[in-house]
Amino acid sequence: VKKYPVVARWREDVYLVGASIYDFQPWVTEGLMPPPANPLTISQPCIRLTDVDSVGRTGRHLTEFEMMAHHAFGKPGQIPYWNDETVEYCFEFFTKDLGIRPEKINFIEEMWSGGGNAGEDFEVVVDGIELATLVFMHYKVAPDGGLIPLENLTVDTGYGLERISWVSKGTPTIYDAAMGRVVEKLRELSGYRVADERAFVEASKLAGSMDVKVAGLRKLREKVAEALGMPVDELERMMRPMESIYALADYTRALVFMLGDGIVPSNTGAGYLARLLIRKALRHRDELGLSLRLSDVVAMQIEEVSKDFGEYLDVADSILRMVEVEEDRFRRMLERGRGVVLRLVEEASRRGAGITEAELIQLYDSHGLTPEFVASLASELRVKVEVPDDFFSKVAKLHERPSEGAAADEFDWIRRELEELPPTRPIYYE
Ligand code: A5A
Repeated sequence: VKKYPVVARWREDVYLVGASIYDFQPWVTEGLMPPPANPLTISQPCIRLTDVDSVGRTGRHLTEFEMMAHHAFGKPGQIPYWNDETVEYCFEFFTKDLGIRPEKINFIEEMWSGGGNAGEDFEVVVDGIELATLVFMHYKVAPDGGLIPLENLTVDTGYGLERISWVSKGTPTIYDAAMGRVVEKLRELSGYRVADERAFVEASKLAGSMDVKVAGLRKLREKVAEALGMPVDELERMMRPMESIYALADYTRALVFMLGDGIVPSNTGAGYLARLLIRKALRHRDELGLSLRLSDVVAMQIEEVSKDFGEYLDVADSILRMVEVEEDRFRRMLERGRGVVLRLVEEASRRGAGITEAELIQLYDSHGLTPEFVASLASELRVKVEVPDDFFSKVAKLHERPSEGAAADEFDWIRRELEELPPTRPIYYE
């Protein structure tokens, strides 16, 4: 079946499609609606902002990626096919179709949970990289996190297209494999040269097998530096510009899908997430000292993405216009934000303390000021600001789903007006 938009308009619990199975939850997986085909295959663009701080640093995480999948939906008392067949299809695909040697493939038992369902799974790992996940879904996840058995069994597979392409091409990172042309162009424009290509490739490979969210960026760097016998600072100088290039390419690609599927940057909901990506992208552009507009990079990505998805060419103008407006707005806001930050920093310095994580989140949420911006102003006044490595993953997590608090505030004025009115009298009985 055809791909669905990355904006999950048919769901109330999340804004963005984070896995191909999201297309069919909860209506099809709970048996309320028939599937469009059964079994079916799909290649679904997915957005995972919870991986956003790993992007560019681990070499294997994209914000937007293509999840290829086959799904089969059972009815109570009837299973379509289950783990034996699913593993067989997978093994055949990787060994026969792609020619991967059988002894390189490991099936690791795990548990997957997402979009309100869960089940045992096999992670399919080749050369240390997880290429696919085969989930046997038969639970509903309760609000308290408990698992409720479902009568409808669902086969939920996910094959990472870009990961497979990366492993078969053998490029240093997934970005070189999936968006090599844009990465190359940005590398040229920024004038960045890797001093030691061999060390760079080694470092990329090592980082590719680690996790920023688990280890933290500092730990990841230390481990890679130790393995290469290189001082951490030198590694940092070598990797940082390239990481910014990867992140800039990745975020702008995700923006093509998000804005192209109808998200308008704003302060709430999915619009907030788009704005977050735009601002992070702008910071990477500035770090690279690139003198082009963000919309120029987005335009490069539209050209690439539209080779597979021509529909984004039709909305290219509005995508680019939104990015331009956002860039201008952000610049004006930073000018105003200077004063706010300076006052806070002075206060912190009088207290003899730093700026807290809660204050950083507050500055970002209500003034749109990124922690890097705050840190650079603070360092002028010799106040130290610790920016958590996973700052934006935390912020994205806070905004992943509609919060009850937000809805309550939005309708507060109605509640106040109603308070002044007499109670409703159901006159239809009379
Ligand atoms: N619903 C299940 C199948 C699921 O979503 N599983 S998963 O989370 O493991 O993702 C399936 C596959 O998508 C992974 O095995 C991996 O190959 C790919 N993938 C996941 N997150 C990714 C990311 N941030 N960047 C690139 N590929 C990713």
